[in-house]
Amino acid sequence: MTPRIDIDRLSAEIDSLALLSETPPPAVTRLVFSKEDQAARKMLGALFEKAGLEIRVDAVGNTFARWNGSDPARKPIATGSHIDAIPNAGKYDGVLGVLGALEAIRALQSSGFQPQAPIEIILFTSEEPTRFGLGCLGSRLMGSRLSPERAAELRDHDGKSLDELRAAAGFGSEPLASVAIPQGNYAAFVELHIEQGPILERENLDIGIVEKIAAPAALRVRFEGDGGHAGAVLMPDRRDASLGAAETALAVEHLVKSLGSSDGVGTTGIFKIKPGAINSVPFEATLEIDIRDTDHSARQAVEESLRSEIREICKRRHLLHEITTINSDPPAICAPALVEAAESSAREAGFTHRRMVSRAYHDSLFMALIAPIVMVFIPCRNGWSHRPDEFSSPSQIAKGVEVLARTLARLAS
Ligand code: HGY
Ligand code: MN
Ligand code: MN
Repeated sequence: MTPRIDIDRLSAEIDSLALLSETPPPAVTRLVFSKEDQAARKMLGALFEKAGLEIRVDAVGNTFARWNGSDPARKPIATGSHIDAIPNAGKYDGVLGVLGALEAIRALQSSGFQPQAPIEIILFTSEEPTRFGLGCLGSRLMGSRLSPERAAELRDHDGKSLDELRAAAGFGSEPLASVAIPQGNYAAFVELHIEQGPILERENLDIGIVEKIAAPAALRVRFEGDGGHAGAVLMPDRRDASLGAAETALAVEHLVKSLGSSDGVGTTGIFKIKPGAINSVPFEATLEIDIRDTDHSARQAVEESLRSEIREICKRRHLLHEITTINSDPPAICAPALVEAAESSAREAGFTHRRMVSRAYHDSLFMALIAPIVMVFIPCRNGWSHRPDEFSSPSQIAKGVEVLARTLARLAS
């Protein structure tokens, strides 16, 4: 059975979803719980309904669209991804895994395939950390990696709470504790995603099959010194918070290079100073640091060494500091049986493929806490992602969706 992917329909849906954005094309910006997010959810809900899927929405807006199988006793095969987009992003990150999953189901439906196990698309809430500073909010709560109490403490940049925002979005009727899903509820979770890296394109391959997802950690560090007049405070008398932060950003780089594995990465993506006037010595600096590695112990070594370097920098510069762990997660290992199932699907379809790691994190990282997982990657131009010129071609997309369709059919039979 060769599922026939209607790539024109799917491309048109990807393009219209991309217009539901705070920023004009080609950039996509769609923060969770924004009006653009609401409009996108509405569009997807209508498409899910049109495909005859049964829809359920949980207390943070995770949306479950189920194609019932002939044997309701079978555990569902889940697939899906996210539709929120960081500022000035592209139109495929996450979206490919939601609209692609819908297209995979429609292709199976029109091929006359009837699943025994239910197949369920999950649209995860807030995979990106933009709104609350923490990524994978919806899947963390589903996998009980984030407690409802800790989630209730989250605030966005305007000080709004998760409870406030989810209620305003119409998801507030149930408590956050109702989001958790017990281990074993799903037989498998398969996520289709662009690679967000250059390997598949460089090796001219159609499909990547993920064996491991890197372990992400994020720290917030606040430095406190003395402010003062840029002309009047002489250098020996200064306690300049921005310089403690600057040394720390450089420490991230040299610690990852020296202690990380070849997959180790470190980024100081947020660097704020106060008061932020050219002629005023910064009295406060705040960094948000993202550290990842497929080797968990290497990443932990980087984290530990960074903490002691920060202490040393602040002692030498007479600065106060406060380190907050935003998240510190283990890597996820994909289930070998699912890796083989996805590989067989790629082989059957006649597509070239390879096994690989994912350095980006995904909702799969937390679905791995409650179900066996695998991810299917397609190439993206120059490996670019999280930027408006993120691009995968219709034929690359169609191949990814076909491998997903074949894998879902194989697992649901
Ligand atoms: O940061 C990530 O890896 C994902 O794109 N949120
Ligand atoms: Mn992303
Ligand atoms: Mn993503």
